[in-house]
This record gives sequence, structure tokens and C-alpha cells, in this order.
Amino acid sequence: MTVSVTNKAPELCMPKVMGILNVTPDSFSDGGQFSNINNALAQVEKMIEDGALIIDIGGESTRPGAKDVSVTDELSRVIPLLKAIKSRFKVDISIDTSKAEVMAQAIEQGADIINDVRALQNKNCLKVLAQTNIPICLMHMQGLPRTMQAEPKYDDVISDIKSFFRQRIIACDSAGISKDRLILDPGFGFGKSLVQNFQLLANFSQFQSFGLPLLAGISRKSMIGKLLNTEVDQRLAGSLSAAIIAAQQGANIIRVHDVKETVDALRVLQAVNSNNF
Ligand code: 7PJ
Repeated sequence: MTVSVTNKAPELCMPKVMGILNVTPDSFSDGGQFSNINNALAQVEKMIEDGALIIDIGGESTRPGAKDVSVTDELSRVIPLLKAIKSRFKVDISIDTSKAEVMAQAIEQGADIINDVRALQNKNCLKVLAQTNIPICLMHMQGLPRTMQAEPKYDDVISDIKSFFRQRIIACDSAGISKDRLILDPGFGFGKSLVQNFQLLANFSQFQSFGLPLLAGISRKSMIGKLLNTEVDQRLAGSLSAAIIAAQQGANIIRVHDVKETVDALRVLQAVNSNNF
């Protein structure tokens, strides 16, 4: 798996689409483990056909207010599925986790990217990742999922997040994780008000100053729902607009639920940017 910053202006490269595969129990409320895996595999197959180059598997719900999940539960949700996908498909797999044990086992089973909404701040995460060579997405979050939307506060949302990234890049480097393995994500919806989320989107290009690949995850989030006053199943148009705005400002990976629609939208942008119709 390589996500690199090329010599081309970043906004001229077609971003990779990362398809979200949610394996938290609310999405898998009935049926046995086997049928769950089959459902998930069908979803993965469809996302690959639709143009996803990366599948992001998350076994811990990080939605606002979500409860903690035990290591055992998270492992049992993620690892069998990862093995099943790896044995059937050639696609990069990202594991959305903040637990060192889940990271270690996932990497052993062939995970291609670790996507950590806590940016490797939990115990042993830096250590586990230092022993490997795969890319890592460091996401910014203020507070923790249970309480993060209570009253997010920043001096300046962009500079505060930039200084967080600087600190985490140093922490990674000191632990033996080189900068060229890192992907940065400002973490839309993670401890940010509606206004702060849109400030982030408007200024997304500023994170290009790190010279690292950037990830944007805005799909169906409440910043779209609150702006448009729509429920989660009515946020496609808003999500696509946000994906394009992020892509125009240099996002290299776009994390989405609606893969086909996002790929189509990005192809329109790409045609215009590359002058190649
Ligand atoms: C993100 C994520 C995101 C990264 C989630 C949801 C919440 N990982 N995991 N970036 N969001 N890197 O999809 O609504 O924005 S879970």
C-alpha cells in the first residue's frame, strides 16, 4: 500500500476512495457470525466494483456518545473479517482502531493501513507500529467520543490541529516511526462545532504544508445533517459536495459510505483538472 505525495500539484491527482465497512453490532444485529461475514463480504465486493481502492474496517463505534468496546470484542469483530477479505480480494485494508493489540493482530493478518482516530496516543500503539512498516493515519480529535461534542474549544481550529499534528509527528519519530509513513486527517466531527467543521473544510488545503498525504472523512456526518437539516440517509448530495471540496484542496484519500457516487463525482473533478475528457 502506498499513498504518496507526487510532484504534481496534489489537487490534480485523483484521490483514492476508502469505502467504510462498519462492523459494530448495531449494523450486525441479527444472524450468526457466518452470515454476518457473508454480508460484509458482499458489501466489500460491491465497494471494490464501485471503485474503492481501500476498505476501512472499524470494530469500535467512535460516533459521538458511543460506549467503549473491549479488546476481545473488537478482535472478534475485526480479525475474522480481515482474514476472509484478504483471502478473497486484492484490495488494501485499513483497520480503524486505537488498540495496540488489535493493531498487532491485524498487521499479522495482512492489514495494509492502521487508521487511528486517537493518533497512536493509547498505550503501546507507537511501540507496535514501530515494529512494522505500514502507513498510519493520524486523526485529530478533541476529547473522547463519549463527550467530544459537548463544548469543543479552540484558539484557532486550523493552527491548533496543525500543532497537534506537529506533536504527533515528533512522537512518532521519537518512537521510530518515520514521517513518510504518516497520513494526516483533521477529524471532521470529532470534537468540533458546526462552524469549526466548516472552517476546517474551507481551509483544508492548509494541511498540505506538512507534505504528507491527507485523508478527509465527511461522509454522512452530522455537519452535513445539521447544515441541511437532513437525516443520515438523506445526506448523499451534501457528502459528495464536501468530498469534492476536500479533493480540490488536496485530499489524497476520501473516506465514504457511498463509493460509486463519490468515484463518479471525483471523475468529473479529475476530468476538469487534468483537461482529459
Ligand atoms: C473517521 C474515521 C474520520 C478517520 C470515523 C463516522 C465516524 N477515521 N473513523 N477519519 N470517522 N481517519 O464515519 O461517522 O473522519 S467513524
